[in-house]
Amino acid sequence: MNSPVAIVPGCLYWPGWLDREGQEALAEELRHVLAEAPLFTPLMPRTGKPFSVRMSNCGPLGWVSDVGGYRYQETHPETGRPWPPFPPMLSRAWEELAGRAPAPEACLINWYGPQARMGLHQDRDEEEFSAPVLSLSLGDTALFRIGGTTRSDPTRSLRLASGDALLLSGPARLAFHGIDRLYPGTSTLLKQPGRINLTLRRVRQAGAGEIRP
Ligand code: MD3
Ligand code: FE
Repeated sequence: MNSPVAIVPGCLYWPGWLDREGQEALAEELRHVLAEAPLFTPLMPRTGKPFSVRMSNCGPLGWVSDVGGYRYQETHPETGRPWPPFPPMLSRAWEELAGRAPAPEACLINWYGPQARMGLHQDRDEEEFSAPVLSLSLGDTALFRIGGTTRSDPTRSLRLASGDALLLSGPARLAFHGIDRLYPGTSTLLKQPGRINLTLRRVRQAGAGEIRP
C-alpha cells in the first residue's frame, strides 16, 4: 500500500495510490454510476449562484446544495431515484485506507471542467467528524490547498494527480481546503478534459456495533 506522506497533521497523502490500470478500472465503474445518477449543477444556498463544479453521489446518502441549503439526502435531486450503491473499488479503498472507521455512507463525485474551481471551505454538514474523509483523484492534476480550522490560518498547496489518495482525519477533518486551479492536459485517463474527485464520508454517527475494535 506504500507509506503515506503527512501534509499537515491528520492529512495523509498517497501519491499514485492507483496505477494506470486501477485508475481505468475505477473510471469505468464511475461511468456506470454516472449513467444511473447523472451529474447535476449544484446551486449556492440563498443566492442560487451555480457551482463551477458538477456533482453526483453514490452510496446510501448524497450531498446536495440548492437555494434551500446544503444537506445529505437519499435521492438524486433531479431524477428522484436513490443513489446507486458504492462500486466495489470504492468500498475496497475505504477498507484499505480508512481501516477501522465505521462504513462510509456517502461518496460525493465532483466533476471539474478545465475552468472549474472550489473556494476554500470546511466540510461540516456531517454529524460525525471523528470518522475520516477519503479522497481519490482521477484525470487532470489540480492544485489543492489546505489550512487550519480557521479561515485565516496559513495554508499549504499540493498538486493532486490522477490516482492520488488523501485521507483527512483528526485535526485535518475540519481544516479549510479548496481547489485553486486545474492543469488541463496533464492526464489522458478521461475521455474529455477535466478531473473527477471522489470523497467517501461517514455522515451519521456510528452505532455501538459498527465501530471495529
Ligand atoms: C479536507 N473536494 O468534496 S478533495 C469536497 O478535489 C472537496 O474536489 C476537493 O473539498 C476536490 O468537499 C478536495 C480533498 C479533501 C476532501 C475533503 C476534505 C480535503 C478535505 C474534508 C475535510 C478536510
Ligand atoms: Fe471539501
